[in-house]
Amino acid sequence: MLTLYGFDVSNYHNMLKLGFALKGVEYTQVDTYPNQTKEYLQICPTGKVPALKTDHGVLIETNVILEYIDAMSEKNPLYPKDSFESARVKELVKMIELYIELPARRCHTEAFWGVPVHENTKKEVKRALFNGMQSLSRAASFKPYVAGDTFSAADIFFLYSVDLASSVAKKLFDVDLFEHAPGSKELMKRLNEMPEVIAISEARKAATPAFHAYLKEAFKSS
Ligand SMILES: N[C@@H](CCC(=O)N[C@@H](CS)C(=O)NCC(=O)O)C(=O)O
Repeated sequence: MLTLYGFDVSNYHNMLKLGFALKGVEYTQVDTYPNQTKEYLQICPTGKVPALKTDHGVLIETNVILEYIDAMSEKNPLYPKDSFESARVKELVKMIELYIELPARRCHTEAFWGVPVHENTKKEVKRALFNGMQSLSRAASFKPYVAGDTFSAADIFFLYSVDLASSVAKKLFDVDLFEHAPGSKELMKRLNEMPEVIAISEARKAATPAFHAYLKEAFKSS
């Protein structure tokens, strides 16, 4: 039995929802915002989401959980069988997380919630995103998928990281991140047309007002 802790607006949570949907693996979702309560920290040591409770214990970190659920079924492999090709996918996943998702995240409050970010941070993030997207462009294929002709976990990370990062870049810096990686815009469109991705996006839209209200309260009290 698998229990997924997270909420439908979280991009990392949605990476796992897509992984589960593609693999055809059943799970139960417990709606959870990131929090530092004693109860949740006993489940998830960081208090972040997502976390996956399994019969053997809890797993955290989205890339790790994706690898775990990929091994649960033969359907729609997220990593190639060949060990080198699989390592290449993991390399791309890590590049997207470290050099695109994480820098962009530093500006989420201003881009999405109207809470300003320091100008120095914005300068750093702008440069980091430019470098990150250029690096990804050199390492990735985008013909048509991130790692080549086959869909992989790198596409899941790309979809739910570069969408937010490109919004940050557009809103705060008036920069089109996709211009730095030929083929990336077409891939984003293709991925967003997948029925599983459309369903996840509908759930995200439905969950957004409650998350906005929750954040408003959180920002008020901080
Ligand atoms: N490296 C983690 C990142 C997860 C993460 O940052 N999740 C966000 C929600 S999208 C969160 O919990 N943020 C709250 C926090 O950082 O305390 C993963 O791969 O799962």
